[in-house]
Amino acid sequence: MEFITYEQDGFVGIITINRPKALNALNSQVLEELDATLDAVDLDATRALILTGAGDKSFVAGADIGEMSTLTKAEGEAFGKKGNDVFRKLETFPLPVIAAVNGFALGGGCEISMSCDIRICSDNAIFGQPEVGLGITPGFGGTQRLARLVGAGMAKQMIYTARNIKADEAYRIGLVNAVYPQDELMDAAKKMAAGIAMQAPIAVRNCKKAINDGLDVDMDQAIVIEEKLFGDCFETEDQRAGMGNFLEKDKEKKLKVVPFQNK
Ligand code: DAK
Repeated sequence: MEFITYEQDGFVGIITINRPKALNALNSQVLEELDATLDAVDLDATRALILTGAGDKSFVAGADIGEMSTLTKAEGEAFGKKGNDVFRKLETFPLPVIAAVNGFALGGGCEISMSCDIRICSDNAIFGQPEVGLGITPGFGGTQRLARLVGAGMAKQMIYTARNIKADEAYRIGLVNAVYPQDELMDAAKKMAAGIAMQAPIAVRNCKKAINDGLDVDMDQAIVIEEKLFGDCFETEDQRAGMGNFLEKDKEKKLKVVPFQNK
């Protein structure tokens, strides 16, 4: 692959968008390679993913404006679908995905971070949806996910004014969970991913699905989704060992040594 690197660090997979000369902007090839990378993740050997950008300046500076500028309507639609499909694949990926936002997260860059489960960022990170200044709407889910994450009023302000915000403001409005000095960001992301990886993997996956699917429906339906996914955890090795270890007061062993089981 030319623009995506994948590194397996124990149970954690690290995906890096590696196109620093264009501030990791998303062209068709980046999107295709990201899609193929997600398809290739070994779900039996991986319990959490980290998504980041190469270099210390940019996470992703948006969709590739050069490529987009010459698109026909049909090509624009195809490009939009490619982006939306891969963003949705990230959002619904069976494993938790942490976005380690190490600089600019503009347009499609902000949107791809919002397709991840959790966002943390470096102190030089800049978030924004500048699309209206380019004559388009945020098209990779920005109008939908930003409003769900930070509330409609704040999302509308950011989108209508196309104003970028710095890391501290992103933290204040709840767009990111934490801000770190640039050189500490990846260690913090790995530590968080490792903390997830030591929990019961089926339970973690089911929590992701319960939260995501539940947010799309009303509370009555959401509770039914939760019940089903709660029930799914029973009779798994993880549940038996986790509860068994607790009852035996063997907390040292608790879940940390339970082998992965995916059914
Ligand atoms: N696309 C292509 N190249 C980009 C880029 C981008 N988004 N952002 C930066 N680059 C390139 C620059 O052209 C430059 O390349 P060279 O000239 O060196 O060849 C290199 O990266 C370094 O950028 P700068 O020289 O501009 O660096 P600065 O530090 O001066 O400025 C900046 C950094 C991030 C403030 C600036 O580069 C900038 O404003 N970039 C554009 C940010 C932006 O507007 N992003 C939003 C793009 S629109 C769709 C769905 C979604 C979308 C579209 C369609 N459909 C459903 C169809 C999404 C749209 C967007 O994301």
